[in-house]
Amino acid sequence: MAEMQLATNFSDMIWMEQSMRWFGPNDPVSLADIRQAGCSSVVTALHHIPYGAVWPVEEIEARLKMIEAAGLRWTVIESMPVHEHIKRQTGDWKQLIDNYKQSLHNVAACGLKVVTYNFMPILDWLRTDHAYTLPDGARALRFEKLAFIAFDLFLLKRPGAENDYTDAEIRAAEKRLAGMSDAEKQTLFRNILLGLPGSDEAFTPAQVLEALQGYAQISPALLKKHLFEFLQEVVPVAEASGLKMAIHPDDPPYPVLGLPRVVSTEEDVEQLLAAAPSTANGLCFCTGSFGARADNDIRRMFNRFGERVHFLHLRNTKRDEQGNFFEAPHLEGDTDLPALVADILELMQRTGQPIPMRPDHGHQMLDDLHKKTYPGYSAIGRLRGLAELRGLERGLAARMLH
Ligand code: DNO
Repeated sequence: MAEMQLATNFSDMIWMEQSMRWFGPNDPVSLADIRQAGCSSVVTALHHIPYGAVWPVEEIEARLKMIEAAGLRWTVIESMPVHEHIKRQTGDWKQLIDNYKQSLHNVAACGLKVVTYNFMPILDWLRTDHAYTLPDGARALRFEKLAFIAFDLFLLKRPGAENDYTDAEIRAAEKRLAGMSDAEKQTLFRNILLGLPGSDEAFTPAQVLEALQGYAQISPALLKKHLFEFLQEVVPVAEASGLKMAIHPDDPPYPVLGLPRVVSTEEDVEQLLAAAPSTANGLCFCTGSFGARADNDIRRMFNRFGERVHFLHLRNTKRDEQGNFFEAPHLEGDTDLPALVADILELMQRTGQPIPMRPDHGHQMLDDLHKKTYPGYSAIGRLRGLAELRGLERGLAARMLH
């Protein structure tokens, strides 16, 4: 292996590429806002293209132009969704994989580099509370276990849900529900079924129950098999066109609503990377998602899989004994982000490759509290996260250099 050429000053260092997520022209946080936050790029997607349809070159180019006109770059897609039929291998799933491959060709032809996606059945990330008030008055996203159980058993009324919980949990959830007002129940309902990122629409209970039925026969092992088969199809296409695939972990990283999970632990990642052994098959390393499990050792995972990490979501969670967690300030919480950023910095100097990153799920604070943005995607809260991470990285670099 070549001797590592250590930088001797700031301008020779390799830095994380600072980005924020942008939901497109309807996002209340504008490209100008993101640029002023200090980002050089945005990560985004063509949210208006229906799931499963090919992303047309003209649409990708138009979006690129819009971003570049604002003085920003676009190299990371978040996300290119995988259709439910591919996850379940039903109906036209083979055609849908062909469409996905065509979209990969098209985005590569336009110069994009990283494709983020997930393999979570039906719902993307899931929280019970979108406005959990912290002691300083800022608001955070939170997952409260009892509220979730109450939702599952008594609001959604999922058949068989009672088999997933202990008697004590069921009794406690009953009590929790009895203490909720009708408005609180409605909010809980809406929060959990928020649906898909970049959309304002929540699923109806009937839709969710029907969609859950579609997974009744799908075990985690079978869903994993479907994921690996999907990868074996698309990774060669990504590799040939110079793209990197980056799978986002399950969030939260354990089963919910009886659904199978496939990217929650170190072992899952090990199997996933081995299933298509190419650097084009990599990770969106989300410290917040993996970090919601006490048995995930985040630094160990990064140090093992770092060379396959093509995108970083840096955020933090604080867990408690009851199985709840909330999204803590970026540098607080259970994950030692300062130590992790030191590892990231070191890896990037070794490989010479900057890794794109974004702060994730900012708090609602200051003026954010009076604005409506996509939950988790307020401007000032994310700016705080980004500024802290940027300062941290510079400070660590200074230690490395001197
Ligand atoms: C949540 C995000 C996810 C992520 C998708 C990737 O805030 O991290 O919605 O974009 O799971 O496919």
